[in-house]
Amino acid sequence: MKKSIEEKWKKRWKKSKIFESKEGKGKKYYVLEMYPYPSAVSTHVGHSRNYMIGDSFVRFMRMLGYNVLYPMGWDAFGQPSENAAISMGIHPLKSVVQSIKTSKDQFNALSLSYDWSREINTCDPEYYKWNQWLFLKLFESGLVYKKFAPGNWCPFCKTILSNEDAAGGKCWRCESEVIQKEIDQWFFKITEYADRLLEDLEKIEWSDRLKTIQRNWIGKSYGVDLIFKIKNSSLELRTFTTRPDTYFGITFIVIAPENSMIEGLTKDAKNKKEIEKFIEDSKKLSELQRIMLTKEKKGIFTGKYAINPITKEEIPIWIANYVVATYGTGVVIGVPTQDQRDFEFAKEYKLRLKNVINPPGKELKEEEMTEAYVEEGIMTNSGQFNGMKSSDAIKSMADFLVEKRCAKQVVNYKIRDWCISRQKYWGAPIPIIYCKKCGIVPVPEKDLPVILPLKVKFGKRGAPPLATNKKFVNTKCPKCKGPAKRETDTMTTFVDSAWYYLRYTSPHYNKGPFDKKKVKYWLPVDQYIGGAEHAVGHLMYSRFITKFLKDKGYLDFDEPFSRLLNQGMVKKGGVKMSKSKGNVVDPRDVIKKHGVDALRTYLLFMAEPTKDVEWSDKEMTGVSNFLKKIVNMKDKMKKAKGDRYIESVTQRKIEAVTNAMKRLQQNVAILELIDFANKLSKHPSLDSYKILLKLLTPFAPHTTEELWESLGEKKMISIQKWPEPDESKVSLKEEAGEEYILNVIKDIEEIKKLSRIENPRKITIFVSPAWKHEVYDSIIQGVELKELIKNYKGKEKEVANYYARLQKKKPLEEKFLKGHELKHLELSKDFLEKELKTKIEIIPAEKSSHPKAMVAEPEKPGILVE
Ligand code: ANZ
Ligand code: ZN
Repeated sequence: MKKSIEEKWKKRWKKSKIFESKEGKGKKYYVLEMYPYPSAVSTHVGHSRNYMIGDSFVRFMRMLGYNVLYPMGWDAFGQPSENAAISMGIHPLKSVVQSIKTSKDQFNALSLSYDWSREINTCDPEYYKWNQWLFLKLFESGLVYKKFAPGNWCPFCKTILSNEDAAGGKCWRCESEVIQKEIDQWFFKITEYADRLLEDLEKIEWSDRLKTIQRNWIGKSYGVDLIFKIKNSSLELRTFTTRPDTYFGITFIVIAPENSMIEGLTKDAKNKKEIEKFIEDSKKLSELQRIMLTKEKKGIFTGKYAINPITKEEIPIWIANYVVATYGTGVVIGVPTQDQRDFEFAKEYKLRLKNVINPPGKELKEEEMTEAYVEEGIMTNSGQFNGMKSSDAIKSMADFLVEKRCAKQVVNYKIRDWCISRQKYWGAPIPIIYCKKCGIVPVPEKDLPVILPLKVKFGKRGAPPLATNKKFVNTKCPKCKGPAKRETDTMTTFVDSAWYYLRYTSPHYNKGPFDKKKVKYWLPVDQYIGGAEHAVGHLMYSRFITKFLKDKGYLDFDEPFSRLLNQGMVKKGGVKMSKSKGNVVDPRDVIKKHGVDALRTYLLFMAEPTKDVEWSDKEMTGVSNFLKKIVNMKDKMKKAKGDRYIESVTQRKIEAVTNAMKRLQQNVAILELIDFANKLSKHPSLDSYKILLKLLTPFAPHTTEELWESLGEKKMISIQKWPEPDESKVSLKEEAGEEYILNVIKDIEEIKKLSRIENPRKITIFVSPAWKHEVYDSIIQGVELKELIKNYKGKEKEVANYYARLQKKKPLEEKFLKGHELKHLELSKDFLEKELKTKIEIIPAEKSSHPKAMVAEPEKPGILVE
């Protein structure tokens, strides 16, 4: 494909505005790809593939007659730009403007058919004003709060770091060891929506894998809180368990190091110093690191005992690093025989084991156990519950304990509230003012946006950049008009992306975050496309914000993304393409060599969009040749009328390609198109060729536009109606006959090779007798086997066998049987002779006694090459 042709069509598409969409025309369809950081759009072909999945689908849906919304924008705030600013001394705004320009060029190079009139940019005050608005709405509804919460804290730089910035436990700026520190942070109460986020997963077409990830993240557990009195103390402990059946096996209790109960419990402990040191050390590890602890379960004894109210046993209370402070009650019963974590802990500190569940038909001895028995089994050592199935005991024991007032039924969730504050500069300022007199005061809506000032100092240790701009910080209290200070934290960019899909409907609307009427028309997003790495972040937050906005009457749906596709990665040499691995294929190089259409087609041909794929230069060239072939076919097609065979093939290809496109299996569609093109080249037809071009245009828009125009068509192919199959033109018989002949040709070539007869004088084809064909037809018409056999006296067994075979591999037989008719072969005699450049003779097998005639079967004729 010549560059000038690519440029010509890009210009025409742009000028004609055919990709811009307006509300109200026909049935809507909203396709959206996750918007990128402007710095990372299409630096390698892996990125390119993501956008092509959407673009080819959109081009298809437009032709199908849908009114498609397909916008693009920029996730322009956030860490990458700020990092660049610090390391290169460029202001983030400057670097973002530059990156957007480059990124847009990269998108343009791929000819993605976005409606650029709807472009959004999250670092524009016109956009982030509505982030702040959203914050205020959540605040009014009691869904925002400020709390001390643990974060990755660098004691030298005096700032909280993101998990990425604290990877490996060291500060990225000064290499100090990062500790867990509680600092003031802002939270959105996503936990209020936990149940709805869980239940509504049923409503959406997402992959099971993704739904499972979200379900686990929400982590709803039904269980009981057990209540324990403490010996020589008025304190009480509550522990959460999902396994009340293990109640009689409790031999210790463990508390999270951060738990506030510890203070009271260890007031007069002899080893108070050691306990304090242990707690300090534990805090260095983040929650996640502690959940993943495998070997190093560490603890310390508090000196206190809890009393088991049923068995009256005394249970030692320990502090342990494997207990998570914020889950359940932060206190756990230790059942070492049934829980592996507890088992390892008990072994480390030589704590008692008391087994309460046996495998069916076996008795476990504590001193012989080398790991916990975690399966279901039969209750033992458990008083009146002995002999019961442990799965039944879960409920019975819970009821019993509740009745005895030793327990309460509870539900727990793993999901936490969403921490949205960052001590960073490049984000939307949090619209909060601190007043000595009035406390925390939200900025009134009429004063929005709180503009992010451009002048700040970066990298000043101990202060978030915003705090270095005094003009920004010092303000007036909206309530008492006294002197007050602004919040200097900004919002995480995940707030921006939690609602951006709404903004595209009305990108410059200034009476609200979006025009309700337009949102009503376009939303929800019908097809969302993006990476699975956003499973518990962006994809959860967006669902939450949608539900919130619905509750407030702004929306009338509660799931933002009806259908979601998570694309696979492109690999090279078995590893994910990335700059650091040095295995990047630059799309610009491929485009220069093969043209953008070939790149587009190849990237979608490689595999189903959801699958990971391995880049291959050879296959890339193959696909490029396929497109060249389509171009070269044109002259042969121009005047060709076609035949019934190609007419039939065409109808079925339309159907196959359409179905594959609907299912987002572009790779299947392309395979069909390659096959279609091969058949068409042997049975030229202008009508079919035009249809092929239409079916191909989502992948190779420039090539097909150019060919379309050169065939004398006036209106662009991009806005043609997608072809519909005409059932009446389908003739499987024609097609099967053709297949049959192609197979015969293959066989003949094979025989020629084997017999080394390169230029045969004559080829004889013995075709099997027609009676089998009758059998076949009878079966198709539903004639009973018994009935059938009656007609074939003396051949009953053969017929029965044949029938059985047919049942098993019907599709194959069907194909061959339909074409084995002699009549058809004779019609194709010309074709065969032309193809093989040899004289052909076709003889019904029953009329010859040649040994080759004996082996003739419906699917395999006898072939004699002389
Ligand atoms: C006794 C027991 C016996 C437990 C047994 C499990 C197996 P899910 O299902 O994920 O909700 N647990 C409770 N709170 C915890 C915390 N803050 N940190 C660490 N572990 C905690 O997990 C519930 C189970 O995890 C609870 O049931 C508790 O251990 C533990 F054979 O209690 B179980
Ligand atoms: Zn005030």
